Amino acid sequence: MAPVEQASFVRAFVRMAADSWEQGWHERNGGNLSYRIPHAELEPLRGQLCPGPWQPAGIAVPGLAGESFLITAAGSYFRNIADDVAGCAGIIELDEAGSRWRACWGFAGGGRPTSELPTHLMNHGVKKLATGGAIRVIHHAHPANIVALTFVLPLDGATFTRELWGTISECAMVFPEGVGVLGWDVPGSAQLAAASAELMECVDAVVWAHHGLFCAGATFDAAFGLMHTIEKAASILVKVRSMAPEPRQAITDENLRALARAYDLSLALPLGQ
Ligand code: 2HA
Ligand code: ZN
Repeated sequence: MAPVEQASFVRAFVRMAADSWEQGWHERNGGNLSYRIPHAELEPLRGQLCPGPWQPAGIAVPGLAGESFLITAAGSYFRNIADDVAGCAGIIELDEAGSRWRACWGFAGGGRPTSELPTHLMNHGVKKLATGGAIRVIHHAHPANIVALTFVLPLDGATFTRELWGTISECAMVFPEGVGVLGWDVPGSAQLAAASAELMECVDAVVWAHHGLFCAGATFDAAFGLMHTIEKAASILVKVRSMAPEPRQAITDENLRALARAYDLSLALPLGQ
């Protein structure tokens, strides 16, 4: 039986973690990653799973009853995931109420899931419902440019969305539903988890002011690509705003409408006349 580390979803998880580390999004133990594992992908590994005692999740997500996740460990460094996935992450299973978890693999050395477990579970719950189960990856990171923008832009989704769409044509195509934005709150709190999940009903990306970004995707590629695109656009905005408080030109509402017509996008903002 091939070891859990060799399963294709574990290798994809490790690759995404390594790429995210390379991007500079995960200083120290910053950020976390989770994957809702399809039963068919977990089944061949059953013989290697070793369920521990049930632990309270701090929230209840009944829609996730019986689901299993590969998720980063609290305090683990993304920098180390490629060399030690069993120490930096683990597989958990939820009970039939979606309110308790137990470790089934990994968390070597006595670890437990990330402190952001409530937000990961609530986002997975909302996304599973909203997408008929398609969304499986939730990624949280601390990219510098999107965080920098939370110091200078009003903290509302419409403003952030329009600013990001205005940088490069790709943005409106990659996230036509826009992004959500939340003001500062205590990381790991059930309150921040609930507010994020509410926004995730309509968007795949939520900015946390002075903290970071949560992205959701059907695949590791989709989630990584969304984070990458948003942070790239934010880096352009930071450069432009540093060079000139009033840019000479940008992508206009008319440009966005042309893009929407050409690519059949339903852009989430009411664009100007
Ligand atoms: O340390 O990013 O939000 C992990 C985090 C908490
Ligand atoms: Zn964080």
